[in-house]
Amino acid sequence: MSKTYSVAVVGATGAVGQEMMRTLERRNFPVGELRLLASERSAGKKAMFKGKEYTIQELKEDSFEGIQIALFSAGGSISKKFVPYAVKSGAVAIDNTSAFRMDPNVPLVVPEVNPSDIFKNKGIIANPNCSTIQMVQVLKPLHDFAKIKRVVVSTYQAVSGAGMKAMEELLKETEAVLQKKEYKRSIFPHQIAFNALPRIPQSGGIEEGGYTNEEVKMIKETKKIMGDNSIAVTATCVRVPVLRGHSESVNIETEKRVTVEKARELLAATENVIVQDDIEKELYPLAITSADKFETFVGRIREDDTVKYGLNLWVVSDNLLKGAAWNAVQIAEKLIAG
Ligand code: 25A
Ligand code: L14
Repeated sequence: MSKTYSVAVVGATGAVGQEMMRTLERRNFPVGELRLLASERSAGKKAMFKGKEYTIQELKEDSFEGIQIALFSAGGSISKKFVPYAVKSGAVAIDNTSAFRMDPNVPLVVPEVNPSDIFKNKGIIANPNCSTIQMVQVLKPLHDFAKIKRVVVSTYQAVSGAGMKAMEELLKETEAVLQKKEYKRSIFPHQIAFNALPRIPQSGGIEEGGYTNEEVKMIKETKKIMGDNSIAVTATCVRVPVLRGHSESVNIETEKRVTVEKARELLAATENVIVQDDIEKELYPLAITSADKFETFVGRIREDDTVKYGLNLWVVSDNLLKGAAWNAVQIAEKLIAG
């Protein structure tokens, strides 16, 4: 019999947790026991995995006995409290929240960029922020070729990043606007339907200089994953009325010239990156076509002649998959492959 692993999913009823289960299934990950954990509210609910029904259990301090791999996506405060219990039980925790990302003792991993960092873990491996993951996947081959000096990124982020209830809010509010009815918001501070909101997350978290913490995450996490503090990064993160798939306008300045042809060649040769770049044929990455895909898509590649050497790119990926669940499962796959 081949080896299997006991796996826990924390936040199993959430938008990311459900994708974690689907991804384990799609990848045929060798799951032995599966333990689905969520808040008290969800305890007793049922969920399907590989044709079998599982009951959601309430997350508790002793939930991790016998667990080898614990996938966390129930928010930063839950991870801060419960990841240590998972580690104490002998599990490796792969944490999708911001709780441990900048901890110098915790590797922050995108398997296409810094896979060897996985094996430096002391029980915790952090999964980066969704917007950062898809960007560094594209930056890495360009940095290796031409050394990136500066990055200016603007994001166009889907509402699913804010969870299931945010998706529901976009749909219900859109319907209400079309029917000229009142809608009482509970997630976003302003109407998201037919609008763009330059503030992620939607509450709390404003840092020095007026940057949101999503913007600061992109700046700090990029340097840590790329292992290069010299890359200057600035970001503006925007929520758009898209259900799934983050889009990004990425402008980079490099030390060496990268022609459009060379950029396409480097990116086409990069694992899990797909170049869609033929504007005459209306071919460029789109949120709706990236949804449900594991890859990251790049197009609209142009040289920027306002600096000595620069490029503009449009980068799209499914925020719930490469941005969260798939990157976490990919780390688990590398971990068990050794
Ligand atoms: O920035 P942070 O701090 O790192 O935050 C990360 C959070 O961002 C989301 C994700 O939320 C994560 O929790 N996220 C989205 N994309 C991400 C990405 N790429 C991402 N995070 C990282 N990277 P989410 O909505 O996907 O998932 C939330 C899950 O967390 C569970 N949870 C919440 N509190 C918990 C808990 N689990 C254990 N203990 C706790 N105390 C949550 O489970 C969900 O699975 P749940 O049991 O609350 O299930 C949701 C069900 O309950 C309903 N419901 C929700 N809130 C209420 C409620 N019902 C009544 N009252 C409420 N207040 C829901 O409708 C659903 O049925
Ligand atoms: O840091 O709301 O992983 O789109 C991912 C989802 C931050 C917020 C993270 C969103 C979160 C983001």
